[in-house]
Formats: sequence, structure tokens, C-alpha cells
Amino acid sequence: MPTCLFGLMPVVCVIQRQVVNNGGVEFSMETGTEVLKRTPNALDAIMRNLPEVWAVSNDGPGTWSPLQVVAHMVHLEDVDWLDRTRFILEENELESFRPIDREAGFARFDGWTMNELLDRFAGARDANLVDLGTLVARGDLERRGRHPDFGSVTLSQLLATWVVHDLNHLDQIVKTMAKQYRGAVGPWREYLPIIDAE
Ligand code: NI
Repeated sequence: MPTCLFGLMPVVCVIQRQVVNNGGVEFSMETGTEVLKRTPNALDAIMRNLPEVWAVSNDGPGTWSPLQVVAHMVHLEDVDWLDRTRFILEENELESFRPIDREAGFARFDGWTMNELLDRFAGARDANLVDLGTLVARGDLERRGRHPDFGSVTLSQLLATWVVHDLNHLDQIVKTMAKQYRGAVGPWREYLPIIDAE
């Protein structure tokens, strides 16, 4: 821990770092892409070759199964993040982004297995990160586009949203899986807040 003042006391060092970061992490290409490139492996570790019941079970009407979540993520990889990045860089500041159909991936990837979707997601993400690296320079991050609901947004905000969108859906997948065992855990449910979390 090279920045720690108390080299022999790593716990103190960790606490100090947390305090330093209390106000949040500013988006940068470096911090953001380090998360984006890990998401395919994280999904893969959880979902590949898992018994199908985990992939196809949702949490009731109107909720998404892990299979649907990954189909949605693949679809957005194709139509959202890089598309909107290019739109901003082409200086379409006054024209809104095309709206996204959040459920379009369900029909598009109907019949695909989880393993097939994981392969597709990993390939699309790799290609998008290569494109992102060639498209975006540091000075572009404050350039602006127009979101159909929010109005003016920056490229930095769009790319930070891409990162948190990954984390949000990882959370959704893990929660949906945990909730399948709401009955199976019996009285331990009381100690497992994930089961009753929104
Ligand atoms: Ni989403």
C-alpha cells in the first residue's frame, strides 16, 4: 500500500482511503473501463453451466429472469452505449438520442441459452471497449448530448451510467437468484436481507 502513512498498519490505511473517497469517485476512462472489462467474466463466473432453473426463474409477474437480464445487456451493447457515444461525438447536441426499448432483447434472443448469451456478451463488450478507446479522448468527456427524458447530459455521465448499469444488473441477477430460495432457507430468512430487498 504505497500511499499509506502507516505502512505497518494496513487496517488504518484502508480506513483512511475510505474517508478520502467518501465523496464518490470521479469518472475517468481508466476507472470506468476497468469495471466494464470485468463484467463479462463476473457474469460468466455466476451463470455459465448453471442448472437452467436458475437462469429462467424470475421473481414474479413483471420481473426479469437472469436470462432476460443478460439478453437485455447484450442488446444494449449493440444499440445503446457506443451508438450514443458516437452521436455525442458527431456533435448532435440538440437532437435527442433514439429511445431504447429495454425489452427488445427478449424477442431478439428468444431461444438462446445462457452460455450462448454469455459468449455473445463477452464478444460485444470486447469490441465496444476497443471502439471506445479509439473514439474517445480525455477532452471529449464533457461534450454533451440530449437524452429524450433528461435533456442535456455529458459523455462522462453516459459512460459512468454504462458502468453502473452493469453493476445494477449484476445486483438484479444475484437478488433474483437469492429470492428463489426464500422458502428453502426456512427461518434463516430473517438474517438474509437480500431475500426481501427491493
Ligand atoms: Ni438495463
